[in-house]
Amino acid sequence: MKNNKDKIIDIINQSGIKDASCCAFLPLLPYLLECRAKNRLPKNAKTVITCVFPYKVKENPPKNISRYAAVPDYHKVLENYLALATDNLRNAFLGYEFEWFADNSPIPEVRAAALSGLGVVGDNGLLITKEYGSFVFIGEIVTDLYVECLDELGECLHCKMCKTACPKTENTLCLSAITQKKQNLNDKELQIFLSNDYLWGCDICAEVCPLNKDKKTTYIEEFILGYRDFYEKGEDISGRAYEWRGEKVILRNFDLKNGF
Ligand code: B12
Repeated sequence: MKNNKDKIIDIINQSGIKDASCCAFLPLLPYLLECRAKNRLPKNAKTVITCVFPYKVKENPPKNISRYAAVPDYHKVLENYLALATDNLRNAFLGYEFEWFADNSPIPEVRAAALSGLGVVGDNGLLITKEYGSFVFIGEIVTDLYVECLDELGECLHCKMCKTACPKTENTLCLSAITQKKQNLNDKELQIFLSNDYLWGCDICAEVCPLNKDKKTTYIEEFILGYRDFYEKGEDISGRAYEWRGEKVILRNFDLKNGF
């Protein structure tokens, strides 16, 4: 007879998500992130069902935005899969709560997915999976159903290639964060921004990671069909990752880079 974990993974797979596992909720408790979504957590949360969604579409594209921004906004794409999986789980396990989250989540997602055994935590802070490297988004379903999980941890190679390649001079100066900043950039931020090619997001620490070499591209149709790796001024930004900050921010970035 199948145990709960196998049953859950079957349901997740049938909902279109290929890669999932689970970890206990308790070890995540000290690391929960403060956000509005926190009040949606089931009261007696016991298990986090973690899912990864690969997003690499092309091997080495010429691009002026990062890979995560070249696919349609992942919040909407993940919602389609996670909401369906959650409904299917609720129907299969009557009387238990299931709530899905993605990014806008109290769950420290990298830690949760690593604890679930879906990958290791890189020195760049990202989850690195065996099949797709770090080019995966993470989403999860939290439940009060107890599921036996391994809660195992793995480490990256600690080769430090990510740290060496990254342009940030202090912990706070991540280029990805700079490109997404609404307020004016200060001198240091501006200098980092102008010395690099990205208009939105950043893949520097990920592109150099040896654990990202020769990994699979995505199977997710929405990402493949909506792929656009060049931002052009005046394009329709609806449904893109850079829409959430308002068009002003990506336009500001474009103008700065082009000397306007
Ligand atoms: C805020 C945020 C950002 C901020 C700040 C990033 C940061 N590191 O704090 C900014 C805007 C800069 C950002 C950038 C990016 N982000 Co972001 N971001 C988040 C968000 C919403 C919260 C992260 C957070 O604050 N964590 C709390 C702090 C304390 O975490 P931390 O310092 O990283 O350390 C944690 C882990 O690294 C881990 N950890 C560290 N060391 C170890 C060691 C061991 C042994 C273990 C078990 C765990 C562990 O545990 C720590 C505590 O939980 C998460 C979604 C979420 N809910 O988790 C996405 C998330 C982490 N981001 C994601 C992505 C894709 C990115 C970018 C790659 C996008 C891009 N191309 O520009 C960059 C990568 C930058 C980088 N190298 O981190 C993905 C990562 C997927 C993956 N494969 O790991 C996430 C999970 C969103 C998602 N749902 O897919 N991000």
